Amino acid sequence: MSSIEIVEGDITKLDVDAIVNAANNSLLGGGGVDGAIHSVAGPELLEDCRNLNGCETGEAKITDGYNLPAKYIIHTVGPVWKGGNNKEDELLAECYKNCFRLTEEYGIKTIAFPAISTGVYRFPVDGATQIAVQETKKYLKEHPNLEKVIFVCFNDEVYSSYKNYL
Ligand code: AR6
Repeated sequence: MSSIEIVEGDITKLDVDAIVNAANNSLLGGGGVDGAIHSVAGPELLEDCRNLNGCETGEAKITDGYNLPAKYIIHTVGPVWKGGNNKEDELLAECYKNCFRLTEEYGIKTIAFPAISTGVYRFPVDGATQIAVQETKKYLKEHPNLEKVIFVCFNDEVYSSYKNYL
């Protein structure tokens, strides 16, 4: 049986097969969770990312975890919130789908997600956590070999919102 957990704290500390990075189209680092991941993983991550030629919004690319406890980092680019009529929901759902696709390809059994797009990209928290939960439940129903999905909450608003949907 797969499990879904919500935890409060810093995603870079988690000892899981893969953590997800809420990156930007360049994949060359930034602020928020992206900055935290690059700073803990170390400079080799940036070198690796330079060879990935960026990432489209909604897509996902994978690298080694370098100095992180996690074995892999899955970099995905969430949509910037522009009011809700610019395919934001669809693109955010694509992020989760594409991250899950990579778990299958790489034999990843445990994965942790930050609340993609809810920081710098201003996606409303309730909408974003609802999409995360829906896509995760949908995926786990068909792929019980993925053992654990963790939603990492960096603030109370995100934590209560996940709690509400789970
Ligand atoms: N662990 C877990 N969650 C975190 C951490 C952390 N260490 N740090 C922040 N969060 P954001 P976005 C939460 O802004 O909205 C970057 O500059 C944060 O509280 O990191 O997708 C990229 O390069 C929020 O709930 O990502 C892009 O340019 C969530 O992670 C842009 O920001 C996402 O916030 C992407 O914006």
